[in-house]
Amino acid sequence: MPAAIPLVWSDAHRLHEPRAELFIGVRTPAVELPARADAIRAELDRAGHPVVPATPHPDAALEAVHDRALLDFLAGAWSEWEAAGLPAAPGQPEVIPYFFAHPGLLGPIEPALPVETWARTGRFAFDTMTPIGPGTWEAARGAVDAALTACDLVLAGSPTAYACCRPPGHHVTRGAYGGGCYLNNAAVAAERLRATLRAPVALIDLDAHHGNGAQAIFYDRPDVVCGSVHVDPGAGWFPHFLGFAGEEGEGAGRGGNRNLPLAPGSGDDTWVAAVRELAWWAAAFEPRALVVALGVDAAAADPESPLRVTADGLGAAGHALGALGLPTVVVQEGGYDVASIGALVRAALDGFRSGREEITDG
Ligand code: SP5
Ligand code: ZN
Repeated sequence: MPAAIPLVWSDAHRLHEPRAELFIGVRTPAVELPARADAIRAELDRAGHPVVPATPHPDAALEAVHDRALLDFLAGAWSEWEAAGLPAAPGQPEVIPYFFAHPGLLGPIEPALPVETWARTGRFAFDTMTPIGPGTWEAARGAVDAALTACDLVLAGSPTAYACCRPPGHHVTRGAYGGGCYLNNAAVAAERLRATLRAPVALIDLDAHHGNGAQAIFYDRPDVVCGSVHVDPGAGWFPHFLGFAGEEGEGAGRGGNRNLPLAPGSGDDTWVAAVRELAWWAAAFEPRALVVALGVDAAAADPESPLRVTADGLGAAGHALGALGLPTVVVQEGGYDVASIGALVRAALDGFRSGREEITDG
């Protein structure tokens, strides 16, 4: 029996406590809350996973996948918002955009970098549902540190490490944030593993929503292959504009991106078959390491997706990925049913370990 998968943890996640998501101009209750990670931690503590504190890592690993301008914006946005008095008047306590550097607005012109925070936000945010508060940057930075610490463990010989990242990251592109995400923890990890091993890496995204961030970051590259299984954006689901089956990569990256959009209501049979398909597809590229973007919002009880996956399904998915036998960093993404999130993550990690056992024993 291989040792329990280490859980990499940062207390800084609690500093990010979004108050509201602005949806079609209406304040709706935030769902990406501290209780999510705390519930996962409690369940994995009970299951005996050893905890490893996240250690600080330099910005270089972030700059490998994100524009410096995005990092500078995120790091300073809250204090500038506060200094501008916006929490008092007009009375918005969190950084929220109002005007966007939309491609249809710009045409061929590069957007300026507006001086006011409330205008500059629209250069970097692609939705209104991802607020920045006083502790958001510290929390997001801590989540990346957790992902990078998990990479350190795997590069030092641990077969697998799980980073309990919060806030999540898989919607963030090179230069823009949204979908409740600020920094792309999984993409940072994949690029770190690729650069250190000097070998191809696979990134497989199980979150119920399309992993558009890594897709965009690695779309024209052959060295990080990206697969995502998610609810069909064409059936009305976030991220709406992306995540279709025809997005297969371009240039040197042609063929290195794979999307498996599923119909709303899809359950274990369909979903697990899709995860297996992604595992086989990725294995053909002969990657030397794997990053799993482990959202558990495909679960039936989750309020943010119409997929109907069970804990057994997550276990079977983990098993299929563990059976690839690759050094693996698992990164937490979505999952919004706090009552079940811990058990779902635990089932995925247990499945992963059992898949791995099969190959280490045989
Ligand atoms: C990391 C992750 O799972 N992000 C997914 C964010 C998806 N949010 C989409 C929200 C779509 C609008 N829902 C309206 C409900 C109003 N509260
Ligand atoms: Zn999601």
